[in-house]
Amino acid sequence: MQKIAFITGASSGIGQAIARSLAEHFALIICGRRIERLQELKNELSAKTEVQILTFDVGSKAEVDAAIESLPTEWQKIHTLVNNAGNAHGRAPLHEGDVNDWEAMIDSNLKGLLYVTRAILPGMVERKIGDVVNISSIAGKEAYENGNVYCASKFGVDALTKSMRQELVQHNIRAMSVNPGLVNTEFSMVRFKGDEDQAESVYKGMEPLLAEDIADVVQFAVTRPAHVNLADVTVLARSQASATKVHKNN
Ligand code: 8X3
Repeated sequence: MQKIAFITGASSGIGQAIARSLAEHFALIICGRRIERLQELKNELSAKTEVQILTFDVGSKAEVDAAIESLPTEWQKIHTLVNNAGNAHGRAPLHEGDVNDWEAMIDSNLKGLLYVTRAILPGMVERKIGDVVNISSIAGKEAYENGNVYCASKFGVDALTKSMRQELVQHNIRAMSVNPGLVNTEFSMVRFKGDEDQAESVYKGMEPLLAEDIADVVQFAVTRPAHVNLADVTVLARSQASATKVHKNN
């Protein structure tokens, strides 16, 4: 069998695009909560590669462990882990923040990444081979107004990737982070709880990145020769200079 890539949050957006682009190089384990969407993606990609579906909530350690243990033995030798699952919920000053939103972000962006990585990494360490790609954000590099808990969760991802790189270097495992800026996916619709006007205004007057642009970078990173580690890559749209500086044509 080909090398195996395990992608979380593969049912939409950046994760789905990563699955499509890695199908050329890997057998895939695509993970998410929405089985119908994963099934459609599997149908699409099965002509190119072998695909397994796992449905679980990354925020539940019991579900993560049970799902990974349910894989046939030959599928448990995961070479490339892409920790993509995560989201933003709400955009408000901390003093008006909704605790449920905070918990949702901490559960998926931080705890989810930890649970999945904790389950998969020991096998990589034992085999002394593997790649971990954490999809972070420009929000993991720069905090911005009303970003508070989302930024904190992504700063956490940044710290985890940096620690992992130190811990894994002796085991020949590459830990990388890809940090997107504005990408036109369902991200803003989720952040603004389905408010289309607010979601659209984020990308209005500028050309945001597409999910495929991030998938290209991930594919490039994981197909570098083994001695190369694309450790930390921030990817912005041409008209975005920083988390808060976006040039818009009105
Ligand atoms: C998403 C990018 O700029 O909304 O992680 O924080 S941003």
